Amino acid sequence: MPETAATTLSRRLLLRLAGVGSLGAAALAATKAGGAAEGLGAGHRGARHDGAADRHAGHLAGAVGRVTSLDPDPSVYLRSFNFSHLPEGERARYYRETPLPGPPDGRLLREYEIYAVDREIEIAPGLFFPAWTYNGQVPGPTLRATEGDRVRVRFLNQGSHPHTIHFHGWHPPAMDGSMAEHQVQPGAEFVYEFDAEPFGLHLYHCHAVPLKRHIHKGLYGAFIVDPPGGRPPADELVMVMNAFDTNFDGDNEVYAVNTVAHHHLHAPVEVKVGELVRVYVVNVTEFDLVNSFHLHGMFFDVFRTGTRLESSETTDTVMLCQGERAILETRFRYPGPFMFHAHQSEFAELGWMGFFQAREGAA
Ligand SMILES: [Cu+2]
Repeated sequence: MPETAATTLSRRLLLRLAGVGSLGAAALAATKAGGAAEGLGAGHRGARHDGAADRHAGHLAGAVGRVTSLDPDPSVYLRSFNFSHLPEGERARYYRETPLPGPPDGRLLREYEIYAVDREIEIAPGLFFPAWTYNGQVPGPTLRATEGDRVRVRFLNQGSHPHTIHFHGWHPPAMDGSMAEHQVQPGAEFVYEFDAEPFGLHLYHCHAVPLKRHIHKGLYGAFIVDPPGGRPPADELVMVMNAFDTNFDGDNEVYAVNTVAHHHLHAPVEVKVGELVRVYVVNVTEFDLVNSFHLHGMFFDVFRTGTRLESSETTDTVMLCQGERAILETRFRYPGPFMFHAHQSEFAELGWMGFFQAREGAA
């Protein structure tokens, strides 16, 4: 059973945590062996290389080594909308858009093919999690429409358990994917259809029971509804705060944005100084009451749920409970690395921490 393998690996991880205090401290060995941390966050550089220095160096340097698969790749997921990461021919298998007759003019029919499938994914170096996925990835693909568009999702359950897709947004009860009669059995399919509204940052997730198990296994994704006319041009990023209970004890062992622990420590998010950066942040973390997003050396404007065009607050830390989401907008003022992480320190040390790398001119 995959659970058995994951449990074994998880225990090993926990033992390592118990031995050295944090994933971060353990990373020093990797830094010395292969330069895995690339200097980012590796504190005490140039300190005496005795035992004491080793024990205290690199507390922020993240997990040991790198994941081997990068499939799916969190850096690709970050800027993928409506399967834009796929070659055109392959993309058409999962996403098609067709103009609808007006009025109002400009509406699109957006058709998706989403399938559920069981798949092991590497969430930290050497740590494989037996996930339930939409289209083989966690989070599922980011779906994006403009307010008023018609959304039609053909959902095929190729997994081993009953699943659904429950969308946040306006829709009739029959499209809710939350009741016992809505469950799509393995091998069966269902078509969800509704108009995309209201504009904002929403999400979708499985609503089969037990709900917490189905969500935490990986069945969730971002659903963006743009306002008519869109938002101002920006470098747009999707960050889904998630976590994994690798030994199935109802508590998380690994935290991340977009699944892979400390991924953006090793592969910083490249941004341009002065350019508007818009981050779509969704919290789906199971088993913990809240999660948060904190950015160093910067402030950002917050658009909670993205349902208004005016920012409600300007801050450097935003807290979200499970299912909550917020659009964050900012401009990097200085070049260089800017750390971002959950302000729950435990989450940061267990994987939910990374860097932006701001550069002058073309990124
Ligand atoms: Cu499910």
